Amino acid sequence: MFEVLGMSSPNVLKLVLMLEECGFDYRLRHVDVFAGQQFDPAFLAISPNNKVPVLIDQRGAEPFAVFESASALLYLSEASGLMMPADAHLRSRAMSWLMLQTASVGPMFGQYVHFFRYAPEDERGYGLRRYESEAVRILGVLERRLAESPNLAGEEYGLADVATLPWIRTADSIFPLFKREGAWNEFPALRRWFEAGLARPATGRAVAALDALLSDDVAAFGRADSDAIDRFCGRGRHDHSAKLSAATTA
Ligand SMILES: N[C@@H](CCC(=O)N[C@@H](CS)C(=O)NCC(=O)O)C(=O)O
Repeated sequence: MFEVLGMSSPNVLKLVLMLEECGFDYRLRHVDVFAGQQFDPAFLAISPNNKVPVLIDQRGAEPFAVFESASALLYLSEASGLMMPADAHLRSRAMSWLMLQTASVGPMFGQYVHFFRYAPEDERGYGLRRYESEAVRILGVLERRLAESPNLAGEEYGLADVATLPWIRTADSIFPLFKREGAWNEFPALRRWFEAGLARPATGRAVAALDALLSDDVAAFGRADSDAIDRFCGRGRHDHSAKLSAATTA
């Protein structure tokens, strides 16, 4: 049995997709990031970067926790022997696309979400344009790859696809850039891959399971006051750089 600590976000969906693809038993436990539960000492002990998801392997005598979603995907791949090619070159190719997801897709798309959803209206402009530009550039990288290959690492659907699909799902459902008429027409190969990924039975089960956390997130967001949102965004009295300058001028 595995446990996933998380919320209804794309990084959490990665793990649920992988658990479903591998056929592992698992349960989901909600973490209220708007109430700051990711900063609790007990949570930081298993996730030092105060982020969800965390994967907990309950199969041994002692539970074993894995933080960082790509690391958890690799853990599950090793535990199952699935979703990564054995051939060294194919495996390296899969790693490259997995790393591209963790280094570029997630962080750039995530910052884009931050600016259109949380940035104050009068401070939004430059950041929004910067991350929208990056998001479109990265979508183009994925488009070019998927125009020449059925899946990111090659013929087989695998870890890099599982890592990337949740962010394309988020892009499709909430990115302002995809609200523009005909935006998807720019990415036909990406769209073909995305629709094929969504049609997988494991994806259907994973999305249904993750939806169980959506109502918890909506309720958590509804309870959050402006100070709680500031803590979530690391601004206002929760601005980490302000703490640094207070320490250095003392
Ligand atoms: N690189 C991390 C990113 C995880 C991440 O950004 N998690 C978000 C939710 S999707 C989170 O925990 N946010 C709470 C916070 O930043 O305090 C991973 O892939 O696991």
